[in-house]
Amino acid sequence: TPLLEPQSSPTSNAVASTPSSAPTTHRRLLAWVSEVVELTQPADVRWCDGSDAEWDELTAELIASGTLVQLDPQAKPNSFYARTDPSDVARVEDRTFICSVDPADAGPTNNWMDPTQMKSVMTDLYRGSMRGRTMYVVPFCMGPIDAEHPMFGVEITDSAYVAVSMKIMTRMGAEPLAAMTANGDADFVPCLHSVGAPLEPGQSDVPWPCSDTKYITHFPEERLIWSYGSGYGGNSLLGKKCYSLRIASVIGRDEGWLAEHMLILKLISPAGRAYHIAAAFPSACGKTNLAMIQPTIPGWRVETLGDDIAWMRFGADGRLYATNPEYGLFGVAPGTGWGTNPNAMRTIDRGNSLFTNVALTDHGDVWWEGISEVTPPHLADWRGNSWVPGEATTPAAHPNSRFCTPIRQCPILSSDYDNPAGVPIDAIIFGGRRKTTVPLVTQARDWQHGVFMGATLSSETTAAATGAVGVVRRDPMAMLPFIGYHAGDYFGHWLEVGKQHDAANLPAVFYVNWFRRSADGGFLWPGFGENSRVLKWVIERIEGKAAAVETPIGYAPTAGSLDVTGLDITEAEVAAALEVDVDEWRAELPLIEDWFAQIGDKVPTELLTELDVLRGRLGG
Ligand code: GTP
Ligand code: SPV
Ligand code: MN
Repeated sequence: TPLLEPQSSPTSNAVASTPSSAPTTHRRLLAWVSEVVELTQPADVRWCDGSDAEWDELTAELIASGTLVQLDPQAKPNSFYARTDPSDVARVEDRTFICSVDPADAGPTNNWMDPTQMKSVMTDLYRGSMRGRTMYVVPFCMGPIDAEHPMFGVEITDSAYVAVSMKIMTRMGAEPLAAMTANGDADFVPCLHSVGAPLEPGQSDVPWPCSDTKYITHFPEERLIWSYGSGYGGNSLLGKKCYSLRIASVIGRDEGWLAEHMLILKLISPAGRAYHIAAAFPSACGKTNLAMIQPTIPGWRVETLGDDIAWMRFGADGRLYATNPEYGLFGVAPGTGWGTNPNAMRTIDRGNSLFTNVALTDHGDVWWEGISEVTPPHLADWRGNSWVPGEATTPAAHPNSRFCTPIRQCPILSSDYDNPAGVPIDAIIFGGRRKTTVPLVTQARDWQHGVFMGATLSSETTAAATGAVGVVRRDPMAMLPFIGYHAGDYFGHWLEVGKQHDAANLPAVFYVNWFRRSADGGFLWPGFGENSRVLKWVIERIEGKAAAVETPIGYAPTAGSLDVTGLDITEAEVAAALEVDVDEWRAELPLIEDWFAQIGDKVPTELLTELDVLRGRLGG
């Protein structure tokens, strides 16, 4: 089926479609590129090969156009800084659409528009939208290229910033392109992106072109992605959230696997036993930090496999195996420092990174809140304004400023990172950011209860998406903005994969909250490296060693079973962090009821049963 309506007609200033100069014979790809050229009318077409020479050329062009600033090579070799348009700083959930044929398939948690209508609206926007710009054709593969079924994509974009970011975030360029062709013109997910800012002859460019009109659109039946108007990561690096979560969750539903918003880590106990944990926390709620944790407790070691996305399939042995489809880290900058996340600092200090919307020092290095104890006497803030500590009234770095850095530079990357078979998951941890109610850690009674925990997960909104910050909402499995189909069907899928496998092989499920506050407003739990104490309890539960008490919401650590040796907090503070407050949970019940009512009659009966059980245990 044609991916674009044939109504577009070539105009004189469009380049001729370029199959002759294209470095591939892949027919569907060539046809699609020709269609997009005809529609968007770029001044030039560049097929990205992912080489270092190409990176050098594109970053030089981006410096010339004012999009990038080269950082001091002594501090950050081969690294660059970008300042976005102040309006284009985060994912736009209200502009994100799941255009399934049947609106019922998008469900109540997604925006929906009829796919034909959406294509017509967006085709009008794309018509001529790349005038005066280069169109980049960016072949990529999510996950290892030597996987049994490599997951190819091709992003067409008119943003060189996107092209260079894709080199960091995905396996990109000549290699995946050759593999696509070698695999008999393999299927790929077409990802069309335009910043929506055509340049007329003589018109000068701006440092961060974008449009006030934004659409982040998914056509799940066609496995197709169209994005328009934004250059920001989650809206424009289409291999990430759009492909690896929204489209992949639909593929996973159809094929019996899970695409999840999860970090993956390997934890090695003092006895030398290795475990793998996958953890789902909403955006800006601690995945990157936990993925790279430096444990504070003696003898425990962590290796990183992924910090944002996990694809999980059951193996022949009935266990759940996880892979990380990504190739880089797109991490929240503020709060990242030597004291909190030293492994992230080591990763970015190796260079080859892009930084967006952080602050700049007078010496050409990056800075953000939490990177160091000392604040430089003068900075340029994320808007480019002069910033002096004590005088400034706003943060120097945008709260959603990001580093984009190759995962291979992570000093604790696991040797299994490239293994297409993935790693067997022993525990799944759900978590959120809640000032109250949700204790430091509890364990689900079984898979069904674990799915209930995930399905009712709640968290305060963060700066990772536009809109209000700090508002408690349900964020099921940390996937609210990323489920590519009906949330009720998604819960059913989680239950179903559990039923299909031996309970003894399923990961144990836990629920954590690093963000509970005391009456004076401070965090009750020190977090970061100290979270290794919670990981230790998780492993000791799996090993049958750690004690627990049964509470209305699951198993909780007994007073002595959480290792707090050497921790500088009082017993009362630990108890407050761990407390299951029945009154707070009774107040949570109507919120969960409302949430399930919102999902409607597709809420699996198993979850309604779990809700009844919870209500009963709370005596409500
Ligand atoms: P996305 O990339 O948006 O998906 O975010 P993420 O889930 O990877 O979150 P990340 O690890 O980047 O952390 C987000 C913010 O929470 C940062 O400012 C961190 O410093 C902070 N943070 C992470 N872990 C902890 C913790 O254990 N305690 C506290 N208090 N803050 C934390
Ligand atoms: C998130 O918001 O969950 C992120 C950053 O990981 S983005 O890629 O922008 O979605
Ligand atoms: Mn994320």
